[in-house]
Amino acid sequence: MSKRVSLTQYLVEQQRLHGRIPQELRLLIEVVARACKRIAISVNKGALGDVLGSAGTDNVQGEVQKKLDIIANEELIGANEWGGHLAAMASEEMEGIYLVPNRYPKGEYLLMFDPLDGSSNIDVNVSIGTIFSVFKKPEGSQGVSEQDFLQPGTQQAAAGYCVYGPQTTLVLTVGDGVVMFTLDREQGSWVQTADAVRIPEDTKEFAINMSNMRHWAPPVRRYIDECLQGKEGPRGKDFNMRWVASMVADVHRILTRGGVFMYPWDQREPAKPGKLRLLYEANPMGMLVEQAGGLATTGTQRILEVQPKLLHERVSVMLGSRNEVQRLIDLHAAS
Ligand code: AHM
Ligand code: MG
Repeated sequence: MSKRVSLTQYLVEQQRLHGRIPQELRLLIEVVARACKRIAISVNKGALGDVLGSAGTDNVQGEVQKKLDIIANEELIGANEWGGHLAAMASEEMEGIYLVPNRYPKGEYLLMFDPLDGSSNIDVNVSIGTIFSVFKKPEGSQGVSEQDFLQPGTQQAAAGYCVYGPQTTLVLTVGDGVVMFTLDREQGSWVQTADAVRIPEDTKEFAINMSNMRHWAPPVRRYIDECLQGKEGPRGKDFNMRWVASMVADVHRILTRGGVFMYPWDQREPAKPGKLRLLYEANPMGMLVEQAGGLATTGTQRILEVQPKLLHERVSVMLGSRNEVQRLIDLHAAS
């Protein structure tokens, strides 16, 4: 890309030229991006900023909170609560919804986020990220309640993530394809570095936590088993495996060079539909992947069409290169 396009310029053009996004949504996304910049600064300080290690508390899902989980959550709330674009927020780190305090003006949007995805990688200096999803409050609803957040992913107005890795990259969709911005630290600005991202339809790379193999459902086992047979097996090609254990990093690789990512339901806790959360992990990633030409499924249903019943609902996730995800869907249908 020869001309440097900033995030602001991209969003203004989406608003002005294409009429795709209203001004309030543009400003909301800019505020989220600003919060991500601040989180990136904390992430980079590491031990020097006393941000590593456990905070000594548990979140609503019973997971130990890391200091950075809490710092990132506070950055996102602090940056967004006063802007006037939001009615409320929800986060992996908060049990209930967060209402915009009465001292600030209220808007029509709802913001959901996983403030620090890949928490187990914080202390070992491996890529982590922030995932976010934006909805509009349902028409005609008075005030705002948890029920307003329980909308299927097809209703998302925007979705994205920021990956804090060797580079800090913001990946975004407002329903008009997927774009990427890299943080220019000297300028302090987001510079567009990819446009109209497309996920290759075929791939030879899969991402799954293989240590759970014995717990998987038969279609997932069969899919991976066939991949592992390589050239000599029914797939007729050798596969490669990657597992970062940060969904943001795994999805980022898939958006960049293709692949398939799976965190399927398994028998460890049969009553749980999966590990990943629908509203602030699976839905935003599902929208990005679909906008880049890929597919996102639970195995039996398009993720974006799942009707949420709970704020912190979990879901089985399989997403990425179209032909591979289709194969997983077919295997589920045949089982
Ligand atoms: P987190 O949001 O608490 O960090 O958990 C989600 C993460 C995903 O980023 C990643 O794909 C998965 O959990 C890794 O799980 P596992 O450690 O079971 O492989
Ligand atoms: Mg997460």
